[in-house]
Amino acid sequence: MDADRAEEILPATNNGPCAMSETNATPMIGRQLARDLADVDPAVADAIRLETEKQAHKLVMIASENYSSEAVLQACGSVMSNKYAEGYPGKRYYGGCEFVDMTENLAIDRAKELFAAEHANVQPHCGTQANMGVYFAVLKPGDTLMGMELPHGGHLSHGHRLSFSGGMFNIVTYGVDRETELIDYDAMAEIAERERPKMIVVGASAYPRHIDFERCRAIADSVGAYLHADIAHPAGLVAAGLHPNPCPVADFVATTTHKTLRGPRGGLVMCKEEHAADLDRSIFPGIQGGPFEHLIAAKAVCFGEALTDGFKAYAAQIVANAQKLAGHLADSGFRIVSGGTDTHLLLVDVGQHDITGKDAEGWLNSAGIVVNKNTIPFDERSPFVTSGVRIGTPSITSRGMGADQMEAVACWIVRALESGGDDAALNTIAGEVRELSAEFPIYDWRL
Ligand code: DSN
Repeated sequence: MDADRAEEILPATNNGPCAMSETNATPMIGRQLARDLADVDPAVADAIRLETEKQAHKLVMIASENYSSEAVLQACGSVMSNKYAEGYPGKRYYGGCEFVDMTENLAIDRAKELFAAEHANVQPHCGTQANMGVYFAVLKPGDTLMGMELPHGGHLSHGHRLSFSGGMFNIVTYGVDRETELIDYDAMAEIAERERPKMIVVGASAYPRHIDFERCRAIADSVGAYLHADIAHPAGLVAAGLHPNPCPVADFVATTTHKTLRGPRGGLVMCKEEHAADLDRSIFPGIQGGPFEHLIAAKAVCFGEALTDGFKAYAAQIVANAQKLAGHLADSGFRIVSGGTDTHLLLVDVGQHDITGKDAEGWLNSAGIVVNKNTIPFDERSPFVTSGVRIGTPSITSRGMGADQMEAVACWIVRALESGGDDAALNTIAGEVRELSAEFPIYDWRL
């Protein structure tokens, strides 16, 4: 990546997206706390130091992870954590909420602007609670919920039997076409016609392609179902206009805030105005108590960052990097599920090379590249073994890596997979990964 391009993508710093700029070099609450923590509780401080070093020295390529900015971390580690604020801005069950009202209102307004949403609730603690809040807003136990098969890329909270969603609702599923590995919308329409779900959930945690939300809306309308879109994975791409936005057509849209959106760990639900009162009651007092106002303040910071042109450039680079990586891996003989990617993630079919996803994950980790094993569509291996690995580019793009680095990363992945788990080979790669990582610091911190 040339210097001009880097400045566009990484506006806040000369080192990485999350380093402090000279004009913003005030002492940081989070860093001060981290220093104090080492005196107060060395055992916990040590674990945090080790995690910090790991994040810095390895290539984090878990598709659902990212490095939030120092500003986001600062809000996460702020005194907003001390405040109880059950209720909503202006209607709280506690006194002294005037300042958390300010940050919660900022988060709500910015979320609505970012996604062109009619209503936003920024209180869900995580993506699963965001989905739970949606279900409980309009469904009753035993109602039929239609979600994507987990091995085809869906998510546990979309109706898996081990999740509350699978236990509480009558679940029917749709999936991808065996040949194309793309969502089979015709089959989805047939299943909906037969099963008459009350809600259709679209969205996935391991689907590398755009989703046609308008088609899903038409299918939902044909059977009188609510349409709920879970955009936890591509939310940052949606915000940047690089992935279709379901907000204009879906009844509800849920997301997490820490994946491609690069914010704090947390959830967010948006909906049409007609569902606003039901949704808000469902989140609080329905399924949650006091909101995490420190994380809501951090969500406000994240949404503010995502509204910038720099974030749009960052999101475009995420996708360009994922496509570059997929191309290099395919050129090296590895099959990419669905033939490529439109997003931040790719699924590699390592099973074709008689490697399990479990082994691939372990070997890559030893080589300094952190990914997760993942089932691929119609996988014959169990979810604990799998035939695939899921690889994501949000984190390494946050470090400022671009097309030039993707060739090297692909080479290391191929070498690690072809090593058969040979310790010496993996150690050699880990050393090379560490050298590249040092050139792309995450934060401007001395380790
Ligand atoms: N854990 C998230 C992921 O990795 O996709 C989904 O909840």
